[in-house]
Amino acid sequence: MANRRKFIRNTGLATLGAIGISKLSSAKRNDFTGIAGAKSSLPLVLSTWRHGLAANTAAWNVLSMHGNALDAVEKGVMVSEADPEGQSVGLGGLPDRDGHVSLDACIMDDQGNCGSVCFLEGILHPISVARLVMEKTPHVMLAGEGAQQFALENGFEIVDLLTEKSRQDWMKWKVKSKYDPVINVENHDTIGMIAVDEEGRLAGACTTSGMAYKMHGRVGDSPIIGAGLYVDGEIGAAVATGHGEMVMKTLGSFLVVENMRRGASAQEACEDAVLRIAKKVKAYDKGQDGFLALSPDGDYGAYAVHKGFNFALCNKNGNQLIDADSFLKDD
Ligand code: SD4
Repeated sequence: MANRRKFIRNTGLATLGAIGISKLSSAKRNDFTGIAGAKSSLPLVLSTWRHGLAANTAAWNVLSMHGNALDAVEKGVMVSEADPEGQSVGLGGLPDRDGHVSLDACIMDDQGNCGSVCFLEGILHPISVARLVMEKTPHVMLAGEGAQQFALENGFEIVDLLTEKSRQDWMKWKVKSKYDPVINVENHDTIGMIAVDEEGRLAGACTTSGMAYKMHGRVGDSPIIGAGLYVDGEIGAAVATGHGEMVMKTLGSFLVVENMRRGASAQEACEDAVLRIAKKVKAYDKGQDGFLALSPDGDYGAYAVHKGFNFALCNKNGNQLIDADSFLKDD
């Protein structure tokens, strides 16, 4: 508790009044009893947005059979990657402005091992390629053609990820060609998943086709360790979704975990990372970002810039969609 008080004193949470932002979260800054923040039994898996429900089910199949968190998060997000209906992850993802679907993904375990791929085309399960980068190479991140070559050498096949629906949507977008990210619509739905298994081991995974109609070659926060995802097995795991540039500018997931290291609860840690965005990123209110956080003993939290961010939580009591609290109330 002393630690938590010290954390609040030493961080942006204490200086909230000084930053001149008028629309503040109504959450009381000294009790943090936000709806999202609470403690759960182990095992537990959290993932971003509604598509997290199906992903959680796959992860839970692993966790409930005494499996480990790393396998759970990989299996979990593979569901979203293979779903042609989801237009923000893997198969069916909306392309860049030139019509190419390019994928970003990363994975991290409780020992600090991590792997990542970015600007990867034509591979159904980038998360599994990221895991192989982690397990089979001396590197953390492979990009573009090199990542694809590595995937092919390891038995992955080239798949056309651009579905007819996404192609049609892109054709329609091309009529105006105005790159204008919209808050909380289908172009902002990365699947980020963090889990803790029954032995208290944390892991996380994050995979996306990135912002719809992005510039060719653009890479977002999702494959960047520390931005889209970070795990410290002794402290906590955090994952981000939303406008990647804002998360990259503040190294959001790392910040969440470092806040927890200094004594913040998972909920406080997420709130402070959103506050950092509000404080440091110009026009932050034009974008949406959300964070999820989890400690090895099941303390979890969620927070977003705008209203509308939700996440799926699965534990022995079931799998449910929960609305996260937000910094801006949007009313
Ligand atoms: C990106 N963060 O590429 C990703 C997009 C996303 O939820 O999260 N959507 O910027």
